[in-house]
Amino acid sequence: MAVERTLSIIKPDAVAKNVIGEIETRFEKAGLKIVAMKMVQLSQEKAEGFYAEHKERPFFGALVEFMTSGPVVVQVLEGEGAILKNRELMGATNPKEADAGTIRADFADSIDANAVHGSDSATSAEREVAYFFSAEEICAR
Ligand code: IDP
Repeated sequence: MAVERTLSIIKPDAVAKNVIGEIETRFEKAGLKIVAMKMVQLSQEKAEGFYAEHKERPFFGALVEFMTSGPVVVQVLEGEGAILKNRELMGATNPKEADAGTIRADFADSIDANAVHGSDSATSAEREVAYFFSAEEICAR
């Protein structure tokens, strides 16, 4: 399987719960390497741009409000099949439907506040990584 990079976000609910380390441990134990990371407070404009594909959805306003409600950790995960592996570790969008042992099953409260984001395809990963990180900010390791 090819080595990939994917964008991961630890969302404001998980940062507020103080479970950043527990979530990172899941990624590291699964063999994903963190090759870039920063904690940021998203502006409304930055959050709207990130979720532009959902602009017409009824939950868009609430999503942007939530994503700007507190700091987030944005990071690039690297590894074999990293995009799918991250999605498997995250679990389903709605934590009520997420498999036991996934990050969302263990740390998310609702479909709105669902602990983590992960790119869902190679195309999204490329756009999302570049949305937050310049090439110089991504470390070879
Ligand atoms: P994903 O994060 O699992 O890839 P997407 O469908 O891309 O899910 O949706 C992006 C985010 O929008 C979700 O993580 C969730 O926070 C929010 N969201 C998606 N669907 C709903 C919904 O039906 N109600 C409220 N929020 C939603």
